[in-house]
Amino acid sequence: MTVRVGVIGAGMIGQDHIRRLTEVVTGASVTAVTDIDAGRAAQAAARFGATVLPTGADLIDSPHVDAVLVTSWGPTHAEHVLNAVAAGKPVFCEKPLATTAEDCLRVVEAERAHGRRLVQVGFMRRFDPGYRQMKEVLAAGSIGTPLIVHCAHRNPTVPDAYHSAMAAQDTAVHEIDVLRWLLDDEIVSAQVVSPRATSRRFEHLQDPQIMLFETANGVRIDLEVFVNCQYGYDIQCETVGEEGLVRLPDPAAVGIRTRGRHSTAVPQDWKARFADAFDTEFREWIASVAAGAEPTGPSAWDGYAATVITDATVQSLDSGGRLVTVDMKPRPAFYGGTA
Ligand code: NAD
Ligand code: ISE
Repeated sequence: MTVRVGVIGAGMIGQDHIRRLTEVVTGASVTAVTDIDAGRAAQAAARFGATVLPTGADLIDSPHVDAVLVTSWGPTHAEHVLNAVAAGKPVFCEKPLATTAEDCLRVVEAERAHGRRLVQVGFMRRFDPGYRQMKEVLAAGSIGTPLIVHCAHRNPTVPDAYHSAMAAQDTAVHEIDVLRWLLDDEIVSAQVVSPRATSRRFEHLQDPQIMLFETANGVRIDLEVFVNCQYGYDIQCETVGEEGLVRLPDPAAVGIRTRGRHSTAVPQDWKARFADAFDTEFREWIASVAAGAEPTGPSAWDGYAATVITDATVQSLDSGGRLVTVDMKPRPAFYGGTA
C-alpha cells in the first residue's frame, strides 16, 4: 500500500519533508500540498507532482489524502491537527504540537475521545542513531543510575526575528523532549541563568542562555543554548551515572591531517546534523500508517509536556532567573500514565 500524504505548509522544512517522502521513504507519495502562500504551494506541488488545494481543511477532507503532515507556522498547528483528528486521519505535526498548553490539551482530549492514537509530533532526535544508543545504554543500566546530564545546543547564527523566548520554545524544546525520553523521567522545574551576552547577537536577544532543569527523580540537567556561536551546529549531551558516563557521539566525519593539523568538519545546520534521524522518523511513521497501527513516535502528550516545560523555562527567563515549578497535569493512562 502507498500512503498518500497531504502536506500543510510548503516552507523550509515542509519542502524538505516532501522531498524525503517522495525520494527517500518507500511506500509514500505526496498527493496534495497547501500553503497560505499560493505561489510556494504551486512550486512545491509542481516539483513533486502533487495537487495544490486551497486550505488545510480542504486537504484534510480530500479522498486522495490518507495521512496529514503539518509543517506550517507553530501557531497554526493546533487547528490543523484537531481537524485531522476529527477526520480520523493520522497526522504528523512538526514541533511544536501547539504554542499554548491549552491548545495542546485540546488535541490530547480530542485524541482520547477518538479512542486511539493518531498524532505524532516531530521531535526527530528520538530517531537519531546516537541518542538511540544512549537510550539503550541507560535502559541496560550500564552506567548505573543517572545523576547529571550536561548538554549544549549551538546554532552558528539565527535570523533577526529570533528572540530570547525562542531559545526555549524553538531550540531547547528538542532537549526537553529527548531528555524526558532518554531518562524515562519527568522535568519538574526550570531555571534560566543569563551569562555575559555575546556581542554577535541582536540587541533584543539574550544569547547564550544556561537552562537548568530538575527531574522527578532528582536528576540535574544543565543545557547551554548558544544560537550565535559562529562555528557550526553543535549538539552535545553527556549523562553521568553512578558507575560511568555515556556521551552522544559527534556525527561521523573523516579526520583530515594536513599542514601539522588534525581537523574534522562540524555540521553547519540541523538539516545536515539530523538528516538520518529525519529519514528514520518518516520511515517509521509511514510504516505505522501503512500497517494501520498507532504511531510509535512522540505523542500528543509529549507535545503537551514539551510546551508546558518550555513555558516554565520562558517564565524563569522573564523573571530574571527565578526557579519555576512545572505545572503539568497528571499523565492519562491513554498515554502510559496512571491518571
Ligand atoms: P517556514 O516559514 O519556512 O514555512 C512555513 C510555511 O507554512 C510557510 O510557507 C507559510 O506560508 C506556511 N503557512 C503558515 N500558516 C499556514 C497555514 N495555516 N496553512 C498553510 N500554510 C501555512 O517555516 P519552517 O522553518 O519550515 O518551520 C515550519 C515548522 O517546522 C515550525 O513549526 C518549526 O518550528 C518546525 N521546524 C522544525 C525543525 C526540526 O528540527 N524538527 C526545524 C525547523 C523547523
Ligand atoms: C529550529 O527550529 C529547529 O528545530 C532546530 O532543530 C534547532 O536547532 C534550531 O535552534 C531551531 O531554530
